[in-house]
Amino acid sequence: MSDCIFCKIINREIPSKPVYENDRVYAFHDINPEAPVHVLIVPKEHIASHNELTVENVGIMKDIHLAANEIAKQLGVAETGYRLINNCGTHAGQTVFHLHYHLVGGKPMGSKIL
Ligand code: IU
Repeated sequence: MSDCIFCKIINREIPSKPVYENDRVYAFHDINPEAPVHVLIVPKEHIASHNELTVENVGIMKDIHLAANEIAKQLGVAETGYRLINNCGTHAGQTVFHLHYHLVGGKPMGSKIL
């Protein structure tokens, strides 16, 4: 989508720090990290949010989760643990409307969800 910032990042129109890439998924360091490890995993296909997942496009979730496993190993948090977070919509704090998962780790985060 032409006015989507994550589409521009995927297309290298805006720079980012890459972590992982394949035909369907791109992952890069969050520009404003909230943990020692904070990576965004995004589908190359523009999907605005979790609400827009359908029977036709949900296969991308397999790619996102397998990418997360690879990234966690690569960045050394697979054993210590990490969170995979998707913010869907305004109440959840979604600010960029291109589906993405935050992979955050590198410090203890406790057991509370919120
Ligand atoms: P959210 O789930 O939509 O709230 O998360 C958007 C994230 O995208 C947030 O953590 C930003 O720091 C991050 N981000 C980025 O890494 N690069 C950018 O150019 C922009 C946002 I805009």
